[in-house]
Amino acid sequence: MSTSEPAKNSSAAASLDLDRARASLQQSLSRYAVAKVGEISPSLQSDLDTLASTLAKLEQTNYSIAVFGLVSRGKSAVLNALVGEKVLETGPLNGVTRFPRSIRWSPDGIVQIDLIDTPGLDEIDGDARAQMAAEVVRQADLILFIIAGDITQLEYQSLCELRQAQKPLLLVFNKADLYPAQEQQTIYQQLQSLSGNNVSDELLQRLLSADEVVMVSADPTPLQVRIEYPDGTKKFEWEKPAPQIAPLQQKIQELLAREGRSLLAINALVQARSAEANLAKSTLTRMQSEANALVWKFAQYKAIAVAVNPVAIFDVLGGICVDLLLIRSLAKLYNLPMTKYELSKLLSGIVFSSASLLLGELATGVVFGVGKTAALLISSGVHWAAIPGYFGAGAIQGAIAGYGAYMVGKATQTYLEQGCSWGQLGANTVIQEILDRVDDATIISRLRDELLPTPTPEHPPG
Ligand SMILES: Nc1nc2c(ncn2[C@@H]2O[C@H](COP(=O)(O)OP(=O)(O)O)[C@@H](O)[C@H]2O)c(=O)[nH]1
Ligand SMILES: [Mg+2]
Repeated sequence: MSTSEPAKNSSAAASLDLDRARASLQQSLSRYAVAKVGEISPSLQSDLDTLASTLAKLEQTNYSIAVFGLVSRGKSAVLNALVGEKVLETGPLNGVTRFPRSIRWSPDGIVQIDLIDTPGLDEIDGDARAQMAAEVVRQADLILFIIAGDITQLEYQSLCELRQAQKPLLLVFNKADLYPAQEQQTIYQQLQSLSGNNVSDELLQRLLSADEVVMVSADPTPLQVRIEYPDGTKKFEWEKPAPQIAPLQQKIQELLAREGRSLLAINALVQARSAEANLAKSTLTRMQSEANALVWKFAQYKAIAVAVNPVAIFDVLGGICVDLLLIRSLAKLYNLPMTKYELSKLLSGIVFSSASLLLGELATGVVFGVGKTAALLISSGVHWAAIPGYFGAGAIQGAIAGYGAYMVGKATQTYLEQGCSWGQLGANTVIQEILDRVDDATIISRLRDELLPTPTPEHPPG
């Protein structure tokens, strides 16, 4: 923080981010509370637990930093060096660290950080690795990827995979004591030279700047030193140099001070978003047949109402009323919230369906020579010949109206599933707010495009 003014502003903004994220998570949790108890499946229960622990993390401003890398790059050693104590076992043999494990670090006595140590990415295979990585990454607010020496193809690939997680990442070059000639810039260039033309390469290049490459020696090799005593005797002794870890400690503290709270907020919201989507999805699946029956019933109501109703404008108004009733009934059936936002989006769907109804009126009016209204006016004058025209046009309009109700029903289901997170205090809405506030110089701003992968659907799918 070079100037105090922006620092003050960004600090206020970061507090706001945390407040909004908390409110959003509380809203999600209350949605779960509304979901019928007893019908919460084990997977929903685990979402619920995640939400609760994420909320607790937000309340305490508690960060998680996960360390990844191949075996023996010094992952455990780096974490030990960070806390300044040998808490985690390290060693030259494979498999010293078998399970993810976390230790607590408080660099300034205020900020609390859980450092999560993991086994080497090459020590566990396939599915187990992917699962372990996904689980640890999900919790992490920041990832440290440890390398030592040249970056291998497997390391590069793992980096690209981790990049998909949309988390900030520091590339830590450890064992700098063994590679005294290495420089931040050359490591960065090597990384770039490994990159191909595909999307994940591009993403990695965008995320990592040379500024996010840090050189450390977590556990330097002992050096043999010659000691000369005053009496003239000479002796060789092994002396262990102190770890060089300050650059990493500084970088982490800098990053957390600058954007830690926004990161924490976004991370919580991303988890809330997937929990909300799961809740909506499982509810929709559970209620599928009942919902379909409901939509079909309303489609019929609407078709009949429109077909028998003589006045064009009443068709449209009546149609909208039926649509609104359908939306309400569906929301009630699913026990899901229907916010103003979703309603307004759905209304545009309804207007679309009404427009097609009006077009239908126009078209049938043209086809039958007279519109339904015109046909009625004529038939009231006992022009019996016009009656087939009236019912013919009515049937077509009724079919269109019925189809419209069907579409509105489908749109409602989609919005209930996706729209929750875009409603007021919805996870996506708050993520958007945070991204709008965040400074261009932050890592978050480089993650912007991936944090909101699905923009608001402009039109309900037909
Ligand atoms: N020379 C040197 N050796 C290191 C450094 N950091 C770790 N090591 C050694 O590398 C080996 C593997 O370390 P460890 O932390 O267990 O690696 P991990 O498998 O990635 O957790 C140990 O023997 C450490 O002493 C370093 O900065 N310099
Ligand atoms: Mg280890």
